[in-house]
Amino acid sequence: MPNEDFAANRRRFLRLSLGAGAGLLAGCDAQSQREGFVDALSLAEPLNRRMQRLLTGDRLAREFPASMISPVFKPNGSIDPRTPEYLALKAQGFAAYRLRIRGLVERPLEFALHALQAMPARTQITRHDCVEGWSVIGQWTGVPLAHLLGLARLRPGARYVVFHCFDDLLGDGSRYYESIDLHDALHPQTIAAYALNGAPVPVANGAPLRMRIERKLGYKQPKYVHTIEVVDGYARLAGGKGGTWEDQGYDWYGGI
Ligand SMILES: Nc1nc2c(c(=O)[nH]1)N[C@H]1C(S)=C(S)[C@@H](COP(=O)(O)O)O[C@H]1N2
Ligand SMILES: [Mo]
Repeated sequence: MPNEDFAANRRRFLRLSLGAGAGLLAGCDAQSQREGFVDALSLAEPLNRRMQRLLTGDRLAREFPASMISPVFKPNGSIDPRTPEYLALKAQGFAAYRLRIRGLVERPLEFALHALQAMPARTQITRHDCVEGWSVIGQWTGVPLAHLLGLARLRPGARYVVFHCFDDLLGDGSRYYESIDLHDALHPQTIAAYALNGAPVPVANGAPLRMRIERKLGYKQPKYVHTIEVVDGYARLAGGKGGTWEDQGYDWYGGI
């Protein structure tokens, strides 16, 4: 299945890039080594998370001048979702789209696109870094997630925010999902973006709404988001690792 090849390729990319950095794993291809690698990665993860937070604190991601915007914001992963629910919305220009906010909130909410567009907005020109080794710079406009969570009001126990998406990247009937902690959710550059370079987000880049979480790697930038769910933990969701790529062995923190 083409999607499995895709996933295998991505695991190889990750192993090579991290392996080269650590000077350890580059070139080892046996399946047993691969499993060992994934285990080592999850053991190292809580430490990574604390280290990265210690090093980066509340820093903003770098923002760039308009002159540096890439001519094409290279699309990756799902670029043309085919799930029935997405096709139905797309056929009508996303007029019936609603962003839902639910989970550990006082007020579950839902918003049409025009309602989101009428809210306080942030525009930022930032660099997107994919683990495959490429970067692009784009200008994003959207509603700060902190604003949306403020409207919904967090309930005690809220610790993570999960993003549920329309697309079935793995081709197995599942849907792409991702999660971040409240610290990243409330970060000023974390926005629910409806515009890229001053135009509606194209389908290839996550129409009608995708997250920008600017201190995270590409796979932690969920596209095609329909629901934002506040939870106290993500272990019960899908593979239990907090995201579609995390369930394939990627690091949950995914910081840059
Ligand atoms: N819903 C969804 N979000 C996703 C993906 C995906 O396949 N589906 N791919 C991720 C990866 S690996 C990258 S690099 C970026 C690509 O975003 P872009 O298509 O706007 O470049 O989206 C991320 N978010
Ligand atoms: Mo990516």
